Amino acid sequence: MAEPKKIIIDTDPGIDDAMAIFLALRSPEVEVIGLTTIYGNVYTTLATRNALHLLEIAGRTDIPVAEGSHVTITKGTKLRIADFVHGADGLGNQNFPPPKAKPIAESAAAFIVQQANLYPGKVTVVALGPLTNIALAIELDPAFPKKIGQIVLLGGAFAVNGNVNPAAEANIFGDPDAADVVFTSGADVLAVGINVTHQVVLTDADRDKLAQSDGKFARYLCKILEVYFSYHHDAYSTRGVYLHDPTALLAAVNPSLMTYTEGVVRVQTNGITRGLTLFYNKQKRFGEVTEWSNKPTVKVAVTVGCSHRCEIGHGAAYGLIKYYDWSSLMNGEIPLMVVSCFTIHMNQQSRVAAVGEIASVQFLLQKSTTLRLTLEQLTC
Ligand SMILES: [Ca+2]
Repeated sequence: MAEPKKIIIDTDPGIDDAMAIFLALRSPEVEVIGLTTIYGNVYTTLATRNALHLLEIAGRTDIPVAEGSHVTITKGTKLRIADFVHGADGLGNQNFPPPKAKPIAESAAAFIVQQANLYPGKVTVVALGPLTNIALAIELDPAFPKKIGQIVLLGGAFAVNGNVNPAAEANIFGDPDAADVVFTSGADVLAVGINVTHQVVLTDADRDKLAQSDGKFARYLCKILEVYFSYHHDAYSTRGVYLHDPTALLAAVNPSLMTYTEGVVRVQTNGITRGLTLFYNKQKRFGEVTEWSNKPTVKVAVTVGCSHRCEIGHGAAYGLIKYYDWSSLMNGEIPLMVVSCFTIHMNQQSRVAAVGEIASVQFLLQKSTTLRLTLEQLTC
């Protein structure tokens, strides 16, 4: 197997952050070389405490935690904290005891820059919260965008409504100025927006399966998930939860799980559409100079799934992975992907940004009712 990809998870734990962190720790394709923390689901101080706590639960206190910014990059924006989604403690109101370990002395931005310098082109940052720390890393070292291997970020709502308001997705809304810096930095950026993550739903039935497991992670997750389910039921009338952060994490572990398009993304930083991510597909050449002209392109995930049948052997990241051919959808079969301990149903009625050449894939997706990912490893 190839050398594991070095990843730093920038995170605001967060129930789905906890799932993503555990998933990363269970994935031999990646080596988690650090966690960096940011406000979002909770304030930064609590995010740091939760990151340390999750590593303690996982028995991985060898992984350093660097505390991130307590304020947005402009320092002037009131923070939006989503404790109503994840509980006052960010982890389902379980009031876990404080962790024994402490964060390292370096700030998140300094740590990310240091690691990018140590392993040029080899480090992937998986950003699961507002993008302040990443923008600060770019400010700290203008060469950072070329030294970092890739920035895989959970953020944006491409051609769909946001989840904070119709315009904005939560992580981008948390610091739109920072997000615009990251999207236009020239780094290899891969954005996974809620147009994709809303296709990946952990249902009540899936949670029941999780509850039957004696696995350490499964038992822990069942404790903290109640608050998250209750929020989704109230906000979306669903009997299931969106797996935002695990989906973005999987894009870093195995990019072939998704399809992508490429173009320029700018972020609206003020007004009623503050936090809006607007994708320019370059299909039209504008005669006049625009705010999108001469900006570097980024990759944006469009669908989650796989277009061909293949298997990756046991012991790989999330165990046995099976991808079923989309053609099975045409025959009314339900394609199945086995990944790890969660069963993830993808609601194919969800709106997917139908962009360019993959519109045909979109059409096939709509033919199906469910697509299942089972994340086996976390029940081990
Ligand atoms: Ca998060």
